[in-house]
Amino acid sequence: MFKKILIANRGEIALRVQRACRELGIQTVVVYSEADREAKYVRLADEAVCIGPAPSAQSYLHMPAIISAAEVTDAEAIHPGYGFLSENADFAERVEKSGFAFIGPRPDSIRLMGDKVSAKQAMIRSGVPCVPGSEGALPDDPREITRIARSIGYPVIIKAAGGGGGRGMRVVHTEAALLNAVTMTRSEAGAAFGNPAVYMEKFLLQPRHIEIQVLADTHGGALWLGERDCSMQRRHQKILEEAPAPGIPRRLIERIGTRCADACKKINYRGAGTFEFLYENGEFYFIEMNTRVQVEHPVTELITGVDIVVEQIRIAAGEKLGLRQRGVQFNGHAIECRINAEDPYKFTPSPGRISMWHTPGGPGVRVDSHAYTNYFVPPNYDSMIGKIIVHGATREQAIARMRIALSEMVVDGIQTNIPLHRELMVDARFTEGGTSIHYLEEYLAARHQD
Ligand code: MV4
Repeated sequence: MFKKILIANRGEIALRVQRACRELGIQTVVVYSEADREAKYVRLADEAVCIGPAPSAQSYLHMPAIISAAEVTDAEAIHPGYGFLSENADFAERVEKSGFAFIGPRPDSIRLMGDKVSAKQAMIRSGVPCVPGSEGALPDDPREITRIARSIGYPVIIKAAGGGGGRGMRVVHTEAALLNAVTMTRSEAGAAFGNPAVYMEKFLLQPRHIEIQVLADTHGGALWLGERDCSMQRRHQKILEEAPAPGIPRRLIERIGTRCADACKKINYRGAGTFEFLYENGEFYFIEMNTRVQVEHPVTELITGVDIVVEQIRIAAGEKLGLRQRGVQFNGHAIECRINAEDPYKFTPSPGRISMWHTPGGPGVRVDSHAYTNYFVPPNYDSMIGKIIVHGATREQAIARMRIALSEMVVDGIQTNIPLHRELMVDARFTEGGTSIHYLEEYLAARHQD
């Protein structure tokens, strides 16, 4: 096992990774920007290295500074967390070429999944069902493009190969709008991702966003840890996630989960990963794979008892997975509410000093956050400042516990989205379960009218 790990991230995930390291008896190094100098989680680490000024491009995204910090502190491995450099194949490669272990997939796997066209082709080859669409990138010939769209049937969606997470896509409802949409998406993709390649899929109208968590070791072991329902999102930002996904038959989940674990073996995947699916009319359709630990990983941890970050570290150290598929048991229900420093109605960021931070507790309540009373939320980064995750024997109990947790939570000095979460926990459509990816935006549009 490693003796020392460098954590190339900030905020709650930097603290979360530190806790996993502690549990494994591993020393921690955190890197921080000038904006995070005073943060308590920085002081909790065994060592801390300032890597630059507040802007991410000069700190958390600055590869040479991070690799130098690992060199001067004698760290053996680098955990990238989520966001920042976590899915940057060049970074993973530079980390490994500099003699450190990258706590994540092989650079080739990150690259394969970073290109959404090659990711989809790999999944088709591995037996994972995908959204019907173009075989690979769209050709240049307009007649060919028109023919492909006709064979798929309208509406279709044009997506950038270099995009993902909702960036670089366009819905097309009619043949008249098709070629212009392809041209526009291509040119935006070229500018934004340095890759003008686009592909086409059938546009699903009311899907749910269901994802499968996987873990794979370097000895050919791979397993799936159930699903998460991440349909509750606004502008491609998830705000709450839960597991299991309400109302989806277990045999369907088991079938798709097994396919994902098998695909990991076929592509020689390493580490934690997430297969993202759209789910509509009883069918799963792969859209993308995330090659990092995700914000919502605690939901899976609470229903399986598996510590995903500990497993990531063990896998990177060359150990075998600590359990087999039949040892994975799903218990009860978990829900996560992301706490964002933002206006709960307008969603504008609300950085600043937290004058009072009081977190909930009690049975089945977990709070993952680096915040505290007097913590200053810097304006330079993502607005998420923590997560409340609850577990209950049933979905009803988990919702009840989340309502109580949200009622106990106090954050003064800045605005947060806690009022929105309180509303959602008593919303009839949420409590019923199984809403589509469009529900939250519909809910918010209706809320504005009254
Ligand atoms: C889709 C889709 C409907 N049909 N693909 C958006 C994020 C990116 N990961 C893929 N996205 C979508 N792809 C087809 N063929 C609808 C979305 C989509 C979406 C997906 C997941 C979660 C939220 C979403 C919000 C709007 C659109």
